[in-house]
Amino acid sequence: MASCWWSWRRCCSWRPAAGSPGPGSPGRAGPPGPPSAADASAQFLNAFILQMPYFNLVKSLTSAFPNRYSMSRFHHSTSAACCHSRTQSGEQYSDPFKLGWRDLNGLYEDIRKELLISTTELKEMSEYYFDGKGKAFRPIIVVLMARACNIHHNNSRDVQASQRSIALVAEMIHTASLVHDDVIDDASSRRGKHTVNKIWGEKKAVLAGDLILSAASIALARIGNTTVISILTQVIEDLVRGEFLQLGSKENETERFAHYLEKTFKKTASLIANSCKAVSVLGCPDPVVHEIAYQYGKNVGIAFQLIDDVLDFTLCSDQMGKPTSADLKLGLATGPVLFACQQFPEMNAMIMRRFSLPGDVDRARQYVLQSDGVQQTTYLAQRYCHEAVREISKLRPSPERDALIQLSEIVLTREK
Ligand code: GRG
Repeated sequence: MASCWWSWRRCCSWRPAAGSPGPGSPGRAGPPGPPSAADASAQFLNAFILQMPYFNLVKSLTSAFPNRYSMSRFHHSTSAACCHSRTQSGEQYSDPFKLGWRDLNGLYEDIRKELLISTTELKEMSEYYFDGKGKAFRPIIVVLMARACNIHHNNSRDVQASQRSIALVAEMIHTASLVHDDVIDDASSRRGKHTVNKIWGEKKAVLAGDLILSAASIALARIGNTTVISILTQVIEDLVRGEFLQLGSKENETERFAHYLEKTFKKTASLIANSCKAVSVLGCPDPVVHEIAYQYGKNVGIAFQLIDDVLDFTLCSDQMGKPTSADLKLGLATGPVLFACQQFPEMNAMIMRRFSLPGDVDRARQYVLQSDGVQQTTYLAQRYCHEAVREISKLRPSPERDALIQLSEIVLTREK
C-alpha cells in the first residue's frame, strides 16, 4: 500500500517574511511597515494580473486571491478539518491515504490488466512504474472526491466502479507523461530507480509511454460517457502544451511568472482538476458540484507543483529519488528562482541563458538559498491550498471531504 509517503512536518517550515503577518494572525493589523520581500512579490503578482487582462488563464489562477493578506490565515483551523475522519460504519481514519486506499485495493494489478495486450518486452516496460513505489496521489484524490461528491446524490455501484476507473486512468496518464518527460529531459533516475529510457533506450521508452496512454484511452472509452471522455482528453492536450511551454522562456519578468503559472497548471494541475471534475460529473448532476471539484483539484494541483519546485532546492537526491537542482540543470526557472531574481536582479542574465554557462547552476542555487525564494514559493502554495480548502468546504460534510482538506495540508508539508 502506498500510504504514508510523506513525513509530517508538524509545523510548516514557512515563516512570514519580515513585515508580513504570520500564520494564525487575524489579518494585517496596524499600519503597513516598510515593503518586505513578501510585499514586493505580492505586488509583483498583482501587477502581472492587472497588466495582462487578456491572459484569462493566469487571471483565473490568481484572481482567487483578491486579498493577499487573507492568505496569512492559512493556518487557521478550518472547522471541518480534523485529524481523524469517521466513516458511516464508524471506522476511524487518521490519514486521508488510508481512507482513500479502501477504494483502491488492487489498483496496480488492475492497471497491469489493462496493459496485458502488449508483447513481452513492451509489457515489461509499460508495467515498470506500476510497482507501488509512486505516491498514488492522483488516484487517492480522485476516489476521495468521488465519495465527497456522491453524498450529494444517490448513486449505483456502477457509478462507483466508473469513478474508480477514472482513478486508474488518471494514474496511467500521469505515468505515461512521466515516461515521456524522462525521455525529453534525458533523466537517469526516478522514484529511486533507473528510468525506462536508461534501461531500454529512448525510442522504446517513447513507445512504452504511448502504449500506457492508449491503454488509458481504452479504459476511458469503456466508461462510455462522452462528457467524461472530453474532460480527460483535454488533460492530454494540456500536458503536451505545458511541456511545450516549458521549452520556451520569456524575457519580461511579469510575463515570466505568468508563463510559469500557466505551465504549472497545464503540466500538473490540469490532470488533477479534470479527474476531480470527471468523477463529480459521474456522481452528481449538479454543475455547482462539478465546479467545486474542478477548483479544488486545480488549486491543490498548482500547490503540489509549487512544492515540487521547492523540494528541488531543499531535499537531497536520496530523499527525492532523483537528482536535485534538476530544474536548474534543465535550464528551468521555477518559483524559487523567479522570486529570488526579484532580490538578486543579476540572476536575470542566467535565467535568459537558461543557466548554460559553467558555474551558473551552482551560483543560481546559492542565490536562491540566500533569498527568500523558497519561503515565497511555499507561501504561494499555501495560498492555493487555502483556496482549495475554501472550495471543498462548500460540499456537504463527509469523512472524504475532511480527508481532502487534510490532504491539502499534506501537500504543503510533504517531504517527498
Ligand atoms: C504522454 C500524456 C503524455 C504527455 C506528454 C512529457 C509530457 C507531455 C508531459 C510531462 C508532464 C509531467 C511529467 C509533469 C510533472 C508532474 C509531476 C509533479 C510529477 C511528479 O509527480 P509525483 O510526485 O510522482 O506525484 P510519483 O512518482 O509519486 O507518481
